[in-house]
Order: sequence, then C-alpha cells, then structure tokens
Amino acid sequence: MRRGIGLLLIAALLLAVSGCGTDREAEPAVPHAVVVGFSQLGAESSWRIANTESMVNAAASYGYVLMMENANQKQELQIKSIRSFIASRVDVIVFSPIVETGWDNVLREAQQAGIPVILMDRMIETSDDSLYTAYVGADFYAEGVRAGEYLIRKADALGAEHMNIVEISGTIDSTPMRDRQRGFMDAIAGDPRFTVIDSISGDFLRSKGEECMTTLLDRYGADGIDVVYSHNDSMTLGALDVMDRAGIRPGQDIVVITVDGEKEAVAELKKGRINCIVQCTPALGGSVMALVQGLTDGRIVPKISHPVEGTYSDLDDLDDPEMEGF
Ligand code: GZL
Repeated sequence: MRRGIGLLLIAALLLAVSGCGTDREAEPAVPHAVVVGFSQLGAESSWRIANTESMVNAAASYGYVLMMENANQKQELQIKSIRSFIASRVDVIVFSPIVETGWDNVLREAQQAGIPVILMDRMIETSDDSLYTAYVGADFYAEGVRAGEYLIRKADALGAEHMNIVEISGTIDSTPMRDRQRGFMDAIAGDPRFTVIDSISGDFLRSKGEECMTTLLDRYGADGIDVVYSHNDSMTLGALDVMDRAGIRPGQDIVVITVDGEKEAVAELKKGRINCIVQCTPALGGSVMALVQGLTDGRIVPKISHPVEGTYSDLDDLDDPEMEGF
C-alpha cells in the first residue's frame, strides 16, 4: 500500500516539475529590466558632474536600472562597489578607473561571475585585456598633441624666440594625466623654442590648481613663465584667480592652454583670458548605454570607442556656434 502512495507522489512530483500537469501554456519569461552597476570616481570637476548626468540620463532613456555609487576619489571604494555589483548579479558593470593600476583582481572576479565590464572615460593598465569588454572615452594622447600643436601655432603667431612652459597636471597615474602629458611633450619635442621648466599635479581640482599656480609663481616669478598648460578647466580657473591677484593678465602676459571645455572656461576664452581649450566631452552616457544594449542583445561590441573632439582657440573663430561648452 505504502509503495503505491510513494509511486503516486513521485509521479505527481515529476508532472509538476515537467509542467505537464498544468493546463496553462508555459508563461513566457518576462524580460527583466537591465541592471547596470556604475562606479563613478568622484565629483572633482564640472566635467565629472556633467559626465555623471550623461550616464544617468542615458540609462533612463534606455529604461535601464542604474545602480550608481560614487567613490569620492578613492580607488578602494571603487573596488568595493564593483564587488557589491558582482554580489548583486548586475547585468553589466561600468566604471571610470581613477588610476590605471590595481584592477586585475576585482575584474577577474567579475569575469568569473560572467559579468561584462565596460571602462568609461579612463583606461586601466593590465596584461590581460580580456578583463574588460569595451572602453568608451577620449583619446587623451591626441588631446595632448592638439595642445602642443596649438602652442606651435601660437609661438609662430607671436614670433616668439623662446617660451618657458609650466604644466599643471591631473591626477597622478590617471590616463588623462599620463597621455595629455605624453601627447603634449611629443608634439613640441625638438622645437628649440620650448622648455618645460616644471610640472606639478593639481589632481583635477580647482583649489589645487590655485595652489600649483601660487607655487609656480613663487618659484619662477611672472617673468619666468610664458605658458601654462593645465590638464583641466577646473585647475585652470583656479590658476586664473591667482594670476589676477598677482596683477598678471592671463592670455596676454602668460599663454593659457587648458582641456575640457566647460562653459566658464569658454567664457574666459571669449574674453581673451584663456588662449586655447582642447575639447574633452563628458557626454559618454549614450555611447556606454548603446554598448550595454549590444551586450544584452548578445552582439559583439567594439573594444575601443573614442568620441569626436575639437579644439577652440584665439587663433580660430571665437563665434563658432560649436564652441558652447558644457
Ligand atoms: C577626462 C576626465 C578628466 C577631466 C577632468 O576624461 O577623466 O577628469 O578632464 C576630470 O575635468 O576631473
């Protein structure tokens, strides 16, 4: 008797598992909303704030759930966020690595969890580029070259025999700092008119840009500096404040070259207080979410994507409508 009941129970269980016992058609799997884990490195500049806005707006336009965590300039918090995204089993991880090194272990964990990683804005240094699926961001080396090429044009226009250059660089070991410096140095290499006399990091912060300019003027005096090459507008705007207080006319007494293209810097360019802005667009969200769409559709996506960027300067048309800033 008991054997019969046992067999009945097994049969019922098999029917339930197979679904044959139900009279409804199998419910179609309801596609879940795509969940994107996004680690933003901080809020250090107008560029970063505009970049975050671009990511939030793009995710909303795609109907994606964006789990965003801000690391406040700390790599260890980015690593912690990536681990929490893995634990939450998000569909895709996106992050802007504050520096290039130290990511292999956590990205290997993401890879083992089968979660694709998109690098947004900055690159990583690794011997295993399978650890990330795609990179969306500027060609920072080309940005540095454009800054150097402008300076050559400016020296020609001024008939300058020699120019002492000081550099206010971005976050040490970040991709934009490394490559904006390398591109600029390569562009002016071999031209005897130029000497880079110093380089100090302002960490992309306006307050540190002020500190750097103060230090550089203390070291060399206004007469000892002909050009300031600054890796972002936030630091440049801080440097302008210091020059004003020192009675220096930025853009006239000292040539000012900057990178990004935020509205406040464009306004200074139009007033002749900045000579050149190398554009670096923060609007990367649309490209990132298009890659997410490709990945969730099972398509192959490009490994490297660069936005198209320009250069605004006092040697070009300052009324160019393209030159509005962000
Ligand atoms: C560049 C970005 C840099 C900007 C700065 O893509 O990483 O970081 O140039 C920002 O303004 O802080």
